[in-house]
Amino acid sequence: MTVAQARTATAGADGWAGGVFANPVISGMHPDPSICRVGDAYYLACSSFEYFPGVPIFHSRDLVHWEQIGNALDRPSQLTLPTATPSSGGVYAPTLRHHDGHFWLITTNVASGGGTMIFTTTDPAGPWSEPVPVPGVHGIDPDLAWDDEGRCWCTYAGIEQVRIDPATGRTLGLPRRLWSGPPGAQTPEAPHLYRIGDGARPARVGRGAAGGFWYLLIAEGGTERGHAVSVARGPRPNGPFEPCPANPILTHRGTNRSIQNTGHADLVMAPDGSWWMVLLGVRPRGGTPGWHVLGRETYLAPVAWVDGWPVVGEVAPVMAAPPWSPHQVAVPPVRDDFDADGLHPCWVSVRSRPAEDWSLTDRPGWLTLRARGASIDDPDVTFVGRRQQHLSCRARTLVDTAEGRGGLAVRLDEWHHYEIEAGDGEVQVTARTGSVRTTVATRPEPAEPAEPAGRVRLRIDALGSSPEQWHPCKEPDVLRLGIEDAGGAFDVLAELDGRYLSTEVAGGFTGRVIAMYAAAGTVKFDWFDYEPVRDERPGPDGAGGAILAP
Ligand code: 6LW
Repeated sequence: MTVAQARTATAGADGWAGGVFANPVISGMHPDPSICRVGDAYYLACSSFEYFPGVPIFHSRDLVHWEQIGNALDRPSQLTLPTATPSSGGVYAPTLRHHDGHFWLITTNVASGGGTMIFTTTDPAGPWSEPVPVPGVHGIDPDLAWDDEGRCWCTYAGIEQVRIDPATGRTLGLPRRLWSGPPGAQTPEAPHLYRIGDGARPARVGRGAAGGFWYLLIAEGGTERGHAVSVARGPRPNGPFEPCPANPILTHRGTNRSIQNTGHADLVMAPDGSWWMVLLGVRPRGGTPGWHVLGRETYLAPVAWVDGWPVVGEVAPVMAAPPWSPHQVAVPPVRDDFDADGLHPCWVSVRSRPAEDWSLTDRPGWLTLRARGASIDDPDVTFVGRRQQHLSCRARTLVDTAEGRGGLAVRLDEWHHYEIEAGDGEVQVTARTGSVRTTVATRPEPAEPAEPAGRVRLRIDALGSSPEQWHPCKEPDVLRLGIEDAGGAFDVLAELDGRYLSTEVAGGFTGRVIAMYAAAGTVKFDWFDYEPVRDERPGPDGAGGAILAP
């Protein structure tokens, strides 16, 4: 079965169609996944960087199908990202846990005035509490674990650990350095600490006897191609820790796999006693060195236990389904008509979303944006976007520029973006790549517009390169920006190389976001469509993709 078939397969009453599922399980920029289970429900949180609202929260009943149910940090009192917050600054890797009837989320806002913070709730869909600062923890990737005496251990990148009172954020004692991977390991980070087994006796874990230990799972090797997951175990939460002889227990470094940079993982046990890992990975495409454009995505892999150590199964685009029935979630509709009372949690803005800059009620059924910054270069741009989640996709919007200028953009960061903008009777495509900003195409608004004057349909297609046409300099994808008529005919104003909107070119930790924005005055958007147009082509370790839509 291909990725396309796995992704679109609908399950019969008796289980998974074809017995497979498609990885990533949460596509697009959803890195640093942290997972917990309560009964038969799983919850997962990711990093969000300079975007607001922050820390998307997902729910699943089968580990494969995930639905975004909210964002933990969805109001300014929880998350303030000053204008000076650089791209890839802001909110880094969270840990999500359930303890004592509450959900606990700890994360770091690396922007000035931020720091380590804890949030709690009884409903992960929100609202989450106000932040409890933890000023004594000076490191990213904080983890929370509780021992049998109820003591809370906070372990963070380094790898360091300190006991804290999670209710007040007070540190209890001094931080201690723990096991940090093999000597010289690059950036030991992303620790998660677990008690597996009851301490006195090894637990039956999956098919192998394991447990009775505290396990310290970490990432090392950097979040790029050298990324890896390693593990150590010890008798107590603070060690001493004995490294697994098979470390790293997961890495794709030096392989020809289509999924790379695998690391930053978290573990969860299913109700049937099987164990699973969520982790981040990327899909570099094109020639060499390979460019990934969607950011770091969330993958799922099975875990077995052998001699008390976790052994991670393959991380591939098509995977054997878990041994339980699937629980499908509603597939998000292609079109957001802006008819709801609020914005869906998938919509993000850059740094902040002041109430006076946007409205769903000014013109009911439309999203109204009022310009603050004059372009996507501006850190304060009024911007409402969603992650690009497919290697090949199409985004369209109907914009009314009677009172301003605005458009449709693909953004990697302030320095790397392409956009098509309408206003003042003109449509213009602009490309910003590093310090070069170019107007690529300008033309008058269509003489016989499909819509009333001042209304233009803008469209951007991303078309992933196919591995069959490989060349060392081949781009990962091309982006076509243009205008659409009422019949759907696409008038392409510019076709641009996608590598300049990749993480390998721009740097940082994020991926692409496709957005509506206002550049001057007030701009209104009637609807926004997002759809995959061709499934991913997985490369050497998977079958070819299929056309999902023309
Ligand atoms: C995160 C670190 C990492 O804090 O990337 O891949 C950093 N790992 O653990 C930003 O996401």
